[in-house]
Amino acid sequence: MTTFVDRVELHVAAGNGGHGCASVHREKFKPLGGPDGGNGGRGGDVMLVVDQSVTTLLDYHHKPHRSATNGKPGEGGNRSGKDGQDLILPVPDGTVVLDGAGNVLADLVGHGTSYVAAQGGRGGLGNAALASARRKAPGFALLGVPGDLQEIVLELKTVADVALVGYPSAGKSSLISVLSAAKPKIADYPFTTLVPNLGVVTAGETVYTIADVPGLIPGASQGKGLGLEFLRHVERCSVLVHVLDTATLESDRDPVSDLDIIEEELKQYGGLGNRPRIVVLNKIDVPDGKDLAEMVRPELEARGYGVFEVSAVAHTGLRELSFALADLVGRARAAKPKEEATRIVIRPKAVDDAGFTVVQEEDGLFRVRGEKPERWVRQTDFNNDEAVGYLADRLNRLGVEEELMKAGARTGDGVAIGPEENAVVFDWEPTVMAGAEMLGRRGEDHRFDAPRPAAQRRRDKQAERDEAEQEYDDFEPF
Ligand SMILES: Nc1nc2c(ncn2[C@@H]2O[C@H](COP(=O)(O)OP(=O)(O)OP(=O)(O)O)[C@@H](O)[C@H]2O)c(=O)[nH]1
Ligand SMILES: [Mg+2]
Repeated sequence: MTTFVDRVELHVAAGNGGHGCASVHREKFKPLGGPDGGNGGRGGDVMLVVDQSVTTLLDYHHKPHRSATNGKPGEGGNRSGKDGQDLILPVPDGTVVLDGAGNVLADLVGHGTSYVAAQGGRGGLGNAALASARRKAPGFALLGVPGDLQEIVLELKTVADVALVGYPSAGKSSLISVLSAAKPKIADYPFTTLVPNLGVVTAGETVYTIADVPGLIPGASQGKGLGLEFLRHVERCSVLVHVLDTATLESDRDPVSDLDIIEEELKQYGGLGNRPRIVVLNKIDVPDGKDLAEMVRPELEARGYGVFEVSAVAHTGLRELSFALADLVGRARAAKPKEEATRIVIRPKAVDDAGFTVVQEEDGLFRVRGEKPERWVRQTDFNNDEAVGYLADRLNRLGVEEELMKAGARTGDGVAIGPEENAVVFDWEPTVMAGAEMLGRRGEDHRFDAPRPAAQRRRDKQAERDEAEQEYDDFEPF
């Protein structure tokens, strides 16, 4: 099949978050001065931004893989890693973003409107940020989270006011060429036009855009001819023009049955029923054409269409047509709600942030799904026991252990956190039941704690609560 550059598949990779740093401050005569590992930088986002100077998706056709840069790791001396750079991908006005399954993710209209196609991973906290009143010297840091990888499809929907539809060779491109300064290809064989042409028309005070659509034939909705794929360009147009050929040499066609067939195909496509339509009877410079036009006009008018007899070749009837279109476009614009403010940033919908689910699968495995637990797993350096313990504490505080117990999990059962293709699986050892809470939390050693006065105990308790809350809020201190 022919490749059309108004539809491209794009693979985007956001930057990974930089790892946090675990480091201990060192100074002459003061060898253990406390944790000073800095946070990792955030990975860069991949953003699509409408840029009116861009008119095609050609660039992405040539280079379909794009990535933003990674965040830098944190360093000792409380130095944070630099954030990765966002990658800005300019796209034409009217670009629609879809996922692989064809669901619309965003509809980008208006200069500056942007969409975060892949979100950079957050940087890992360094051990300085992980330190708290109760965990004074964490010997670990969090890993940076890998950036999103997304496969998206970009489609360009022409943002024209008027769309010309009709059979191949009806003269749609010819009309654009005489109504505007556009110079589309015109020829006497069908399917000359393979992608829509766009022209700008000035009629009095009104300036509007007009686009044609590659010719439609009976069965286009089943993929005959070039199919209906191009009608997506028409979806945004406010006025439809049927261009009917009054001088076709095909004996089984006439303007009225052509109109019926095109209308049937539009109906199959759907969603265009409410657009105002007018009829253009083209090629009246041909004597038989003029006669045929006169003959069908009453029938078309009886159906409620405004009818215009024109000749794209002899330039007849063009002025009336362009002013009539300007009038319809003007009305459509007035009826439209005010243009939404531009520069909207659309972020992919956040997954249910606070929640998680526990499900026992057929093979007995307990699977935990949820944005937080899955991210926490990615942030964990499994070679570091303290880091693993910290993960267990976080999961515990979120209530994962409790839910596992409710779901019937027992010591030694397999638990997977994450999706099937990318989960961390481990044998469950419930820390609650083992009395881990009584023993104290990671990075703490009660043996060093002198008995605390009541006020101190209250302060510590508060600090502990604050810390927990901070983690719940998923704070990002950078
Ligand atoms: N005599 C006459 N011929 C015309 C007129 N308008 C277009 N034509 C001819 O009809 C043929 C097809 O014109 P196009 O403008 O390419 O038709 P189209 O509707 O864009 O066709 P597709 O792109 O194939 O769908 C060309 O040979 C044109 O010269 C007209 O008003 N009078
Ligand atoms: Mg054409």
